[in-house]
Amino acid sequence: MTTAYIGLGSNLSNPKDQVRQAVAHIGTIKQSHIVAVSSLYLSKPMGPQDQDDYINAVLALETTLSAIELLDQLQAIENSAGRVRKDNRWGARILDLDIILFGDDIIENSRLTVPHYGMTEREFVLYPLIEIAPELVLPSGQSLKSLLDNVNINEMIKQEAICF
Ligand code: 5RU
Ligand code: CA
Ligand code: CA
Repeated sequence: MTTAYIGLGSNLSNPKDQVRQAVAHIGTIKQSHIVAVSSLYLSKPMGPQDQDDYINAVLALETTLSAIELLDQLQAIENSAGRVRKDNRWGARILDLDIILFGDDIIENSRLTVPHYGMTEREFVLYPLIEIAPELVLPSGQSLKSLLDNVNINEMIKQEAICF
């Protein structure tokens, strides 16, 4: 049994509904149970800034799937939300589901890099994550609290809770 942390993001087609619906879909993944869901957060776009603000959240999932099996399930949910892979790298998207952490596993292959390479500097990952896992320590030994000391909130605004 592994505890995976999944990052959720959307900035198209009613982002709050997209993220809420994605949580409901993740709740139906086989061999897996949601154990915590952060609030929704309204965040400024990082990377290309000519796009709308994002809604982000993070959830904790207990699973007996492998990381790749979980990735397959998450990508199927992204596709069912109507995500289309265009050539606008880091552009607006209807739903983005990332495996942020998969237990203490370190994974590097053509489909998956875990821990997620950007997590240590992204406020829209770290603040939702500390809400549901305040004592979390990364496989590197770094505590979440120490990472947050170096990350600005960047005008992010906490919104409502998500029911699960
Ligand atoms: C470069 C820097 C590229 C940071 C990316 C999201 C990045 C985003 C998201 C917000 C991207 C990857 N901004 N920018 N939320 N994804 N607020 O989920 F994150 S593109
Ligand atoms: Ca992402
Ligand atoms: Ca992604």
